[in-house]
Amino acid sequence: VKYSPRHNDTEYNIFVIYAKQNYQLQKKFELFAKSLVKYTTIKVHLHIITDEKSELSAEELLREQINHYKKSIYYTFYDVEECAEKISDIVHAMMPYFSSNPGSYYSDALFYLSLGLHRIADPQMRRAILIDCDVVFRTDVRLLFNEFHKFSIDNLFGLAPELTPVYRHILYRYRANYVNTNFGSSYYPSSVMRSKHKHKHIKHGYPGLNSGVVMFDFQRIRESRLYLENLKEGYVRKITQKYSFKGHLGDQDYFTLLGYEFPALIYRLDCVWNRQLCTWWKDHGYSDVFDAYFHCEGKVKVYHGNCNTRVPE
Ligand code: UPG
Repeated sequence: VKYSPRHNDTEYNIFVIYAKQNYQLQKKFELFAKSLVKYTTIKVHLHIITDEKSELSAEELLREQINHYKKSIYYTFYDVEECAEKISDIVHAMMPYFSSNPGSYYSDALFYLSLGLHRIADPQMRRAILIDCDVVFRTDVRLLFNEFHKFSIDNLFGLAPELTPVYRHILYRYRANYVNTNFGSSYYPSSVMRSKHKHKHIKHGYPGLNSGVVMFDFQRIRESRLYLENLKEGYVRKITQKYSFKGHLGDQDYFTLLGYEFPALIYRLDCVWNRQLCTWWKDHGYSDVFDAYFHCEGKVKVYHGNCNTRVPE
């Protein structure tokens, strides 16, 4: 289906990347598609960034759910290599700082598509949400789109917090130099976590951001001099030097730094909309503080089974 812009409020675009499929990725996509189709009460337009081989299985898995739940959904496929081409300058600017093995261009490009998604999307498209395919819905995606109404005038993106100490780890040097910083600290301080009493005046930390669910106001992104300038190589170098930052999580590392530097650009989506499940850091040197990072209050609306973690039944 070709993209046809409709009224602002009925523009329900969801992007998902599904490339280099294998059995495990197929299983993830199946759960993602099933949960999305099952709960949705709106006609979403799914934009699937994929390759020739993966496209076949994506369509089959999706059709199965659409037929089963008797819902109508638009979908469009995009070629991942064509998309990568459109953002190659961004990938080259980012790769040295946010990739663990700079060099494998196409596999890397996949992890930076979000930063140039405004170039990949139809110029008429005003907004969209990008979702990792290891995500499972527990509610109607309409409610997630409602979060756009909470954006302030400056917000370009919406992201939920990272729920592990990965940025505490990466910012080790910066935090040693600036001992009072809350960058890389857990949202809820460990002291509060241990206390049985509710604290009224908590100084929250800023753990970083997770890119499993990213909301985009394309119209504002395309017009934001500040954002577009900061995608350029010189700026990326400057910002990474400031934080002595060497990451490995692609776009989400950059979003995290953008959030530190320009907090107004990012709407802070509640953790219930991206309840990550990866506990890798708990067993790798951070068992004492892990729980403070992992804590997320409220009824989970979206699970994110990152680092191949199973989503609870
Ligand atoms: N993807 C593919 N094919 C691949 C690899 C990735 O289509 O071969 C897509 C897919 O949609 C996937 C997404 O890219 O869900 C992200 O990759 P994934 O392997 O799921 O990353 P994880 O290692 O599970 O997650 C880490 C972080 C997570 C963050 C993600 C992307 O834990 O929070 O969102 O990296 O930076």
